[in-house]
Amino acid sequence: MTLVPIADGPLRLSIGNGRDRRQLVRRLFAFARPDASLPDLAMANQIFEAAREGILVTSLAAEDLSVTHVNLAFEKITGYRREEVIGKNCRYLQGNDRLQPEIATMRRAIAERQEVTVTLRNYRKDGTLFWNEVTLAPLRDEKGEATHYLGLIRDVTPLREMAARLDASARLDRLTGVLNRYALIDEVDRLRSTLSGRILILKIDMITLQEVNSGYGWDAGDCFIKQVALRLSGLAPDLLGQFGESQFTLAHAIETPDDAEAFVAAAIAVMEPPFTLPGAIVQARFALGYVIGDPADSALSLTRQAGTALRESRASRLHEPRQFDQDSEIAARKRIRLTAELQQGLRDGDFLYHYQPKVDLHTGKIIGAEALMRWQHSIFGLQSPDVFIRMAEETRLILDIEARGLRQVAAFAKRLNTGRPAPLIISVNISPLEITHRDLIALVRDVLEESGANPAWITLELTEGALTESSPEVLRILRNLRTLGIGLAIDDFGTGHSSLRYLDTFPISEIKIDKSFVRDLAQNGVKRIIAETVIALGHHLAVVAVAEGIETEEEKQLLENMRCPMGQGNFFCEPVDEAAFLALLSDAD
Ligand code: G
Ligand code: G
Ligand code: MN
Repeated sequence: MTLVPIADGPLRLSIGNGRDRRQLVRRLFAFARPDASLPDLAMANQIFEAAREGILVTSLAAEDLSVTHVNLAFEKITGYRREEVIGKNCRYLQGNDRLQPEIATMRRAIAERQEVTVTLRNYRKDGTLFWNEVTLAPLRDEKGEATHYLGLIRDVTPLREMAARLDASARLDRLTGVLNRYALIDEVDRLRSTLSGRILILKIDMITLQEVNSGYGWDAGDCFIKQVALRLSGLAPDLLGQFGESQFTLAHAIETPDDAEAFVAAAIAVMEPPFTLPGAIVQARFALGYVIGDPADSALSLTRQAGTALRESRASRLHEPRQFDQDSEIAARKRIRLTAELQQGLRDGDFLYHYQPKVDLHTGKIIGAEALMRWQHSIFGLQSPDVFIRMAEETRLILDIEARGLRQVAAFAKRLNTGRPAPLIISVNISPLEITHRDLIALVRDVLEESGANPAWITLELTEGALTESSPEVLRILRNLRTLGIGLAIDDFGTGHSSLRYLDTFPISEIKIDKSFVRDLAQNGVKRIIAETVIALGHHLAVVAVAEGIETEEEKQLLENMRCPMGQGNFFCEPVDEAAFLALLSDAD
């Protein structure tokens, strides 16, 4: 087989793709048989040189396939001139990059005289890498014997790079350039498979982001996110990814738990300095959860474990960092079940109240009652608030539960007081979330209107926790409630950040001295002084002091002597259901 170079200028001819192309070129070479005419050969040669694909022909005669022909496109793609390659094996294109599995595939195909297409990393004469899509096909003589191999080569580097860029951009967060959730999971799986030690997965949730977004705008929020990403990447974690807007996940190979502690401490430290944003300087508050994971666990399960720890950190008051442990996961599962049950309970109307009388300490007369919520669980029976209030608050279900509860209490007050010359005041406990997470004024207005209850019959009990943030907004709500005619009590006084300023600052009508004071009154001088002061100030400011948890005659007597106007406790009566409370009243009448 000979090709006679005749052409002066290359013929502009594109010769299709894939199979068509291969068949065409094979036919071209059929021109070059001994019986081919000279014009045929000339044309074949022009086409050979004009082809966009690099073409090389190697001879199977020698043991080590040597190149017999290359075209112009081959020279252009590889940078080698034909004199430099003819007579040699073309593995110099592979440089030192010999361990590519595709090379073995190619070799096997040649040994079996098969056609094959592979994409290889090849190197130009100047040493630069290009991705070479090679199609190899045997050329056969008239007896059908393979004598040569035809190679078609295409430089697919630009395609590869574009694909890689697309792939990368699908894996990265647009804003921060860190891995997105899916890429991170993949990468964690890759990382852990290389590890002998442990793997630390750390999650950070930027609590402050919401405030920044709503207070300073989205641009400031984006800037904040970017700066956090930057600071975290400064820790040089093995992997950094973003889960949603406000959550970052870091993965880091560690040898000992001490390494983990050090890394966590560094993460906390790096978030400490204030962030300078357009129009604001903010201190980042963040929740942090982590797991010192077993690389045998899947990435998904490791990130979930860190997520469980993060959720606990988020739920804690000061967002303390939390480490995942198995027990807390079990607890988390229980919480999920409890949440579902609470929702069901709400649908089924399983929440009700027990009532504990409040008594005038001087006359011993019942002047009202505290409504204490109970949950009539379908299997476990009557449940106390300790079992469910916390969870109901975490899930915000408390808002629905208490809205319904408030309607119940108002309706009960209406029934109770209609036609009663000295109406009874019913107190009901409300969650601090009622102040911060809903329009409480609107709810109370609705409830009063629907029930027809007199606002003076209802007192809301708030714990000190609800009042620690004495923002103007909180004050406004409390004032409006008082303007509506509703009573306001501070509950559990003395157990939290007790401050006598409450009596002055907040528009309250009642203060409930916690049972721990009542218990200690006889023994503890300081507590006695506080109680006496509260009672005295109460008389002065027209705030009613109520002593809670009175259990003995002695306690009652002490408080009466201190001129405490009202009391409540098992000494008088335990919390009882509605019917029992009504019976109690009719006995007293
Ligand atoms: O009734 P005990 O009865 O065990 O009440 C326990 C605690 O639950 C008390 O501190 C009480 O203030 C609180 N509590 C009772 N009912 C309610 C309620 O309806 N809402 C809220 N938020 N707390 C309640
Ligand atoms: O809302 P508050 O935290 O004040 O709820 C009062 C709690 O005190 C309820 O759980 C109620 O059942 C409980 N309680 C009522 N009377 C007594 C009592 O005499 N002794 C004790 N230890 N607890 C009481
Ligand atoms: Mn109470």
